Amino acid sequence: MKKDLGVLRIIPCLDVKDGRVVKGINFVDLRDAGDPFESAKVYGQEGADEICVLDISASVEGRRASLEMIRKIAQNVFVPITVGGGVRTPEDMREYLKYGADKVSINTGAVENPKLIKECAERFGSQCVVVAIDAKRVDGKFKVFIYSGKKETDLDAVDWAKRCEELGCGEILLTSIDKDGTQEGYDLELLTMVLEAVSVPVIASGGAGSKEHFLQAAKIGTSACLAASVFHYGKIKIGELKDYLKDNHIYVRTD
Ligand code: 0VR
Repeated sequence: MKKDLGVLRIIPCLDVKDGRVVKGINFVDLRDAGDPFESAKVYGQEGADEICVLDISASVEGRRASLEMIRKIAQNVFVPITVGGGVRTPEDMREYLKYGADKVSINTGAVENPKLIKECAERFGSQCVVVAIDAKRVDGKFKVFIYSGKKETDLDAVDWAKRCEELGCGEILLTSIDKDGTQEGYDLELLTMVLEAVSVPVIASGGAGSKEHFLQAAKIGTSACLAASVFHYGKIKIGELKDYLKDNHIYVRTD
């Protein structure tokens, strides 16, 4: 079912590990992809609608993302920032918001304690509660993985997305582990199933490799397209992408 096509948001994602932007394929073979502060600033200047910063080692190492990193990025970026990594309590979210995050992404913490979504939505407002769902095909179904793709759960990704909506999340950041870093295109089957199941905005993530891939995701009703590889490796410029989308009758924000 195609949803109302509002203004599509383009969101570069900085996956951060040990203070550096990294990028891998299927969540492994991580390579250095630059400095988070410089990257965030440039993307903000180039027309990103939002920027996502994921501290991908926080949950695995049982810690919060660096508050100093959040503050420094927030000082130099003037579009909304979503920060994720290691969020386990409402206090974690409060700190990220205090240091400059506009929205906070919860992944492992929500699976292990679903009422965290409800508590954070009630305390801070649903609009800043993003639930990140990392999904992988297992025996023909989409299973939810946590701890940066390292731990399989018994959750079906579509069922979990519905539950997150019921618990009050503001939007869902849906990443295909199978497609991550491959530049083969978003997992349109996964996206379509979740888009049909929930009414909250869905952010497509994992696999973007060409302007066409963003168009495909827009046409099925995703509210935003997140990407890392194509932007970090300079394959696609945000301005050119938005011109292409506009030429293909997709509403985007342009200055
Ligand atoms: P691209 O396919 O390069 O556009 O990547 C988009 C998206 O999958 C990544 O920004 C990010 O969500 C991948 N996530 C994680 C991770 C990558 C490595 C290790 C852990 C994680 O925990 O999300």
